[in-house]
Amino acid sequence: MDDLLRIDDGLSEEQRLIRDTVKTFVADRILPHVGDWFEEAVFPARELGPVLGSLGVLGMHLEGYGCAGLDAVSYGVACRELEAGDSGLRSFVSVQGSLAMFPIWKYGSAEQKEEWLPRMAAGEAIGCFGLTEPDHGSDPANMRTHAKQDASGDWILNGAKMWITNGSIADVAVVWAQTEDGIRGFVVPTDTPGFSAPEIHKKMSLRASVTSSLYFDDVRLPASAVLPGVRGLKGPLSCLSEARFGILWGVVGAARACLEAAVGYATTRVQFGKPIGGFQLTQEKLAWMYVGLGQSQLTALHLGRLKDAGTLTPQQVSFGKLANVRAALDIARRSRAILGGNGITLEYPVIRHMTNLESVLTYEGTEEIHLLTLGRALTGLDAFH
Ligand code: TGC
Ligand code: FAD
Repeated sequence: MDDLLRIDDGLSEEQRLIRDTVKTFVADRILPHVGDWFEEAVFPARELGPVLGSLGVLGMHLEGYGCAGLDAVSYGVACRELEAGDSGLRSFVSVQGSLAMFPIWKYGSAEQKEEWLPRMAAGEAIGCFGLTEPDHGSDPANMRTHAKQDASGDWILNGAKMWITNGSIADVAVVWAQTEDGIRGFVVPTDTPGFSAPEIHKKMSLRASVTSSLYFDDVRLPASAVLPGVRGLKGPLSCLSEARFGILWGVVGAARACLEAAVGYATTRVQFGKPIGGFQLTQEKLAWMYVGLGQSQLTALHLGRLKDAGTLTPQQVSFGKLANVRAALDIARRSRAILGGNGITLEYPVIRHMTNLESVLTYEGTEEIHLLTLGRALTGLDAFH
């Protein structure tokens, strides 16, 4: 589909190369299968992990330890092309790079970094991020999971997490817990006795993605398991800023895939003697979708440049997550309508993207959380509590 605003012309040669490489990977390795994975509710993580690792997209914005060390716009472009395949694929990459590798890279000890980052960058070890709990989603400050040091100095971790992407397939979990010293992060090998991670089934969204609960039943960890470099809620929230950045780019890809499907359908499906794309009501839908897509792309590129300049704020990330997910869902829903009855089958990508985007609207801060963040930025008044 034509990039009317020529937004990608603003990308560097290297960024365009990354775009084309990831796009080709998605066309060859993901699109032929992802409808079946979605229907069967599987994500072949062990098979895809090393391939994604060799593509260089796992922790691609981090320096050293086998990571590609690329700029934020490059990371964003990669997320966009991955999510044009499926939000579950981008989720896998977001969780691995931004939520599991990033806290180890930013706040971990030298030993934690050496132990986990090279294997995670290569896709040989899979990570997950445990913040949300059954009773504490939007309000993680009140989490119940807790860790206490015993006389030997070991940490004893107890509690439960819910809705954890990659949970039951992970080799390592970054778990946030209350301690006597406030919220701390723990690097938990998933084969530690007392750790369990049953998969959550019956999802109607993000079906090509593994989602699990995590349970910690007197999980004994060495003193060295804690992330030494951060204390307090700002630890996990800073990771969320990284992952939300990937989402605000990623959903542009899902939206583009939906618009492309709608244009293709509208120009070939004939009713009342002409292609349905020839009716003004269809063109109005398509034109608004094009406007929404272009605005989202501009927002993503602008925020990417701010991130590369080192000035991106959490409020700006909330703006992008809120605006771009809303735009993508609107585009997906309009596309689904244009496809008529065919819009509800997995023969076309639209219903898959549309239902995936319902999760994306909720995770990494619900729409309401980002609205309240912008409300607080505008008024200086806290309406969360
Ligand atoms: P608040 O008082 O606002 O902040 C507490 C401390 O954190 C600092 N802070 C940040 N620091 C770094 N980066 C950020 N983005 C930060 N945002 C806030 C803040 O300055 C403060 O620091 P200090 O030093 O003063 O203590 O905290 P609050 O309790 O009022 O809560 C604010 C709120 C509601 C915005 C926050 O709790 C929130 O974002 N809630 C939403 C929870 C959420 O998004 N969970 C996501 C879980 S992970 C997930 O969904 C993965 S999806 C996986 C996939 O992609 O597949
Ligand atoms: P709640 O917080 O209970 O919210 C329910 C409703 O109340 C929402 O509409 C919300 O916006 C609204 N609400 C809450 N507080 C307010 C308020 N103050 N004002 C107005 N409205 C409010 N978490 C992780 O830690 N790691 C993961 O890897 C992960 N992966 C996920 C994968 C999937 C597929 C899904 C669906 C979720 C995932 N999550 C993960 C959890 C996700 O971050 C939470 O679902 C999300 O933060 C919302 O929490 P909740 O579901 O408990 O909803």
